[in-house]
Amino acid sequence: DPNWNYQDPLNLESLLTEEEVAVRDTAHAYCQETLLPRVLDAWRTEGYNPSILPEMGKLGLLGPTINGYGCAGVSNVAYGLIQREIERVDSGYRSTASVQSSLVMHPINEFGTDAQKEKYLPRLATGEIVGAFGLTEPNHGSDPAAMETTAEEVDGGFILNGSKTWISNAPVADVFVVWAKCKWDGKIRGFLLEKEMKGLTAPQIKNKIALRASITGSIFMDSVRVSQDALLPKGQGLGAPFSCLNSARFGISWGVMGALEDCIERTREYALERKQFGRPLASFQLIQKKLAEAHTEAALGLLASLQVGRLKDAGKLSPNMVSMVKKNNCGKALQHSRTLLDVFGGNACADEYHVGRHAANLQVTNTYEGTNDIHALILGRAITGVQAFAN
Ligand code: TGC
Ligand code: FAD
Repeated sequence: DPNWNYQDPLNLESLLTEEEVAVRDTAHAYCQETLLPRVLDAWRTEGYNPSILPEMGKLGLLGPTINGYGCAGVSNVAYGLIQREIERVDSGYRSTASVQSSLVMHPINEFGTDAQKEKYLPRLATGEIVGAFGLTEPNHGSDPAAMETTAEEVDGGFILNGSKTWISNAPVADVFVVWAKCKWDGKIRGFLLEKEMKGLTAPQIKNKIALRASITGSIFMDSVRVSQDALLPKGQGLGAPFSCLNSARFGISWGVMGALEDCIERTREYALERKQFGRPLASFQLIQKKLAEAHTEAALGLLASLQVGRLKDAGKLSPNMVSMVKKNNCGKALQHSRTLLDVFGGNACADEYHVGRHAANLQVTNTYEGTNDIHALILGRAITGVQAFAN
């Protein structure tokens, strides 16, 4: 059938521009040639490799939708395609990159002064410096509105107190976008903190059972004094951090489909080779059903993310659309990676088969950036007009 390519069943390719295909191909080649050979070692040792962000920066993969400051200025769809290629290798690598792009470069570009942009964006774009984003706190994850971190105005600047936890990149970050409640008006604002500041520490959270190829930590702020120019002046209220989440959640919706596609490809190969009862596993109906269902969800999820990306590029995005694809794609990737893992039998336990690693990672992608259930509640509110998550 000349119209059928099982690796692109609904011909997503036909809906991409030439530039998007070129960006995708660059990202694909880098990820397969350079990231994939490293991933098992990174997973086994929880090792952070400082070469990776500079390598990505050289290829224009960081902050790629930003115009200027050394960034590529490509479409949101191209951004999604990049996340898909990185996460085809590992969600942890995508996490490292998407925090840098969506959660650090985006708020500086959106809410920062020209001086802040000049100071940070070019070096974040090359990967020379690493960024982290602190919203979640030990006592407040799904409800960031209740955050306890405070900023107090003092002569010439501010003093920050509080803690953040489960923060990607924190132990290796040079710059931290930290969200705090401002004591003078009760509003949430973003602040740019730097590694060497007195009172700031960012210890690693070790021995994770997922996302082991990315580094995660806490942020402790004990009367960290910053000058006036640390404040991101153009964003206030929860809408500011949420605008960063819109971008990151959109990227995750593409990324997890890349992870699921990798699970499908690896399961297909394994099922064709492994024989039981004298026949390849691939010849059994139950195995084919698992592949067919995963394959369908990956194709549908990608098309949905593409449509959301096109609307984002056209300035017609509603955050509810992002919740829909973040929730759906993360949930489907998690569910089907687990089902496909069954096909490996005892080998499901061996990290060389990669699918177990994806399934473990996908539990986290289904949790961070708003859990699957929190996105259901956001959509439920959008459908009914009634809010279910709070009084
Ligand atoms: P709510 O009353 O709904 O909204 C407060 C204000 O924010 C505005 N807003 C948004 N603006 C832009 N985009 C969005 N998606 C927005 N959602 C809300 C809203 O209009 C309002 O503005 P204003 O001007 O009227 O004040 O706020 P709420 O407190 O009731 O929200 C509840 C809920 C559950 C929707 C929200 O808190 C939520 O989304 N919780 C999930 C928290 C979350 O996603 N945390 C992520 C932490 S970062 C992370 O996980 C990074 S991992 C990355 C990696 O490693 O790859
Ligand atoms: P909780 O909010 O305590 O939720 C626990 C459970 O209760 C969930 O199932 C949730 O769906 C459910 N629940 C909560 N409220 C309701 C409700 N109203 N109704 C029904 N069910 C509810 N955060 C950052 O700020 N920056 C980062 O870089 C970052 N990186 C991360 C990296 C990793 C590896 C991990 C694991 C997390 C990261 N996070 C980060 C934190 C992440 O965003 C939070 O873990 C997530 O938002 C959930 O918050 P929580 O862990 O406090 O869970």
